Amino acid sequence: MLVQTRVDDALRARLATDPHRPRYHFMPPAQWMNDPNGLIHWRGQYHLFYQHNPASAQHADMHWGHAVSADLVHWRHLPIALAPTPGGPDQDGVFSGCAVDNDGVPTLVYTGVRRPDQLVCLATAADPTDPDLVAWRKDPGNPVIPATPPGVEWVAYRDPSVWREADGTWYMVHGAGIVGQGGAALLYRSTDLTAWEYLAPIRVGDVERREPIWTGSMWECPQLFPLGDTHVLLIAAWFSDPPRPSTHHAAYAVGAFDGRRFTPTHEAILDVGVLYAPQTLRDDAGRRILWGWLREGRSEEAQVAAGWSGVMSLPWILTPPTDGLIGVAPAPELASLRGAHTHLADLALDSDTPQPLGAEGDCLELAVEFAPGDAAEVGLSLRRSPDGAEETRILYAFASGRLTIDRSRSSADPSVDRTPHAALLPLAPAETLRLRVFLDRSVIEIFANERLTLTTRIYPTRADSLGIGLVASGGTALVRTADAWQMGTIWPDE
Ligand code: DQQ
Repeated sequence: MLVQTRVDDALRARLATDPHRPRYHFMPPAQWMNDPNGLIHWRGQYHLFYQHNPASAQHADMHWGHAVSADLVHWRHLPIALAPTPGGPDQDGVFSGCAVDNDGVPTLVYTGVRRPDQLVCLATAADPTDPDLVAWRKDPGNPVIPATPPGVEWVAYRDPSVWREADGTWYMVHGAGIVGQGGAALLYRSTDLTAWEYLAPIRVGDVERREPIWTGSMWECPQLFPLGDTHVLLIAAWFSDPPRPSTHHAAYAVGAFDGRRFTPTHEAILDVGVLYAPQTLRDDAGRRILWGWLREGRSEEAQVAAGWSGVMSLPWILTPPTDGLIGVAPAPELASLRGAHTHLADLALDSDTPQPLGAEGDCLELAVEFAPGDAAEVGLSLRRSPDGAEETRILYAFASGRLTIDRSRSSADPSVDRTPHAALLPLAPAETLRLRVFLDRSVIEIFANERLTLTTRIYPTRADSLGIGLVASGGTALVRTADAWQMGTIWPDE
């Protein structure tokens, strides 16, 4: 059965002129997308699978969409890789999972949903010699893990992540939450990917704990991987505790893994904005590359009416932690999208009124370095209308070390999310503030000093909300350098 994303000529025309639809972030042809799945660098191509509802821009009837890239920047859509099988163990949805190389046979390990069960299933590449890996065959033995471990009351149980150790043994960490305790990453072992032995949790969180970070009642999409001489446990912390609404964030711990238990030394939120359910791959060059789902900030009705929902983050390169914080930077390949360039240097700023940067637009990369001065706050103004009625500000307070995105005036549409995001970025004495900002219509991704990220979504209503400027308040600041590049599209046929 060939399933295709629902997109007719009328919707295609609407998407092409939609002012909120990003141009250099990955998205499906139309309709719904959430988590990245099955990331693998296979025979020179990056394969990105993703949670996809091909029929509507709502989280329902989950499939795995599929795309490939040879350069990490430009993407080519491929047919949907996995669809629910009526009457099968994934009849109600093909939820998140991973991809592994089983001695030359690419294999997907995913969550099959047959309500109320969510259990581990396998699919193998029907033709491992096809570089695009278009066709997939589900294992007749699905689900290969037919039940949750006994004797425990689970909040939820889903999302396998598999790797192979040097002795050939397969290991899996699996997402879960234990009632009354917290999120958990469960360890399994197998010699053949089909028969799995449950070992124990590598780590269990504490639903009551709030410091240093809160890790919720269920860990979705856990992944354990080495980074330098340490290990990283990446989780999507999920919390649903009526009457509080469910909340989410992506977090990680760095620490030691002895083959059975993970012992953290540091914990941090990966992104204080809208990124969720991240997954990483190790590419042929040995780089650890991460993508995450950038959630929308508008109503379900607005998403359905738009005919699309969900954006993939840019590829982030992770590097070994310093003082417990993972290094994070955009993939250098993204520089190939850079077009017209403006450059300023040694600019003294002393005004809260944005000083133009010499570039404007809604698809830009910005790189600004601020030297610490006596200004209380410095930052950038984005998507500003000429009268200042619409504007988004990225602000940094040197005294508190707080980096904020102020979305209170991002949009004149009162129905979109305009709450701020903020995170602490303490700077060493004499350390400059270095912001790399990727603006792509409704998407903002900020990389601060190669160790903090902040992603968000904005929905300006005005076609002239294109102004970009620099601000300083409560004193003077020195901008060492400010660069702006217009960014091109990642779609070869646009
Ligand atoms: N999304 C998937 C689940 C996962 C969640 C379903 C995280 O497998 O737990 O679309 O966003």
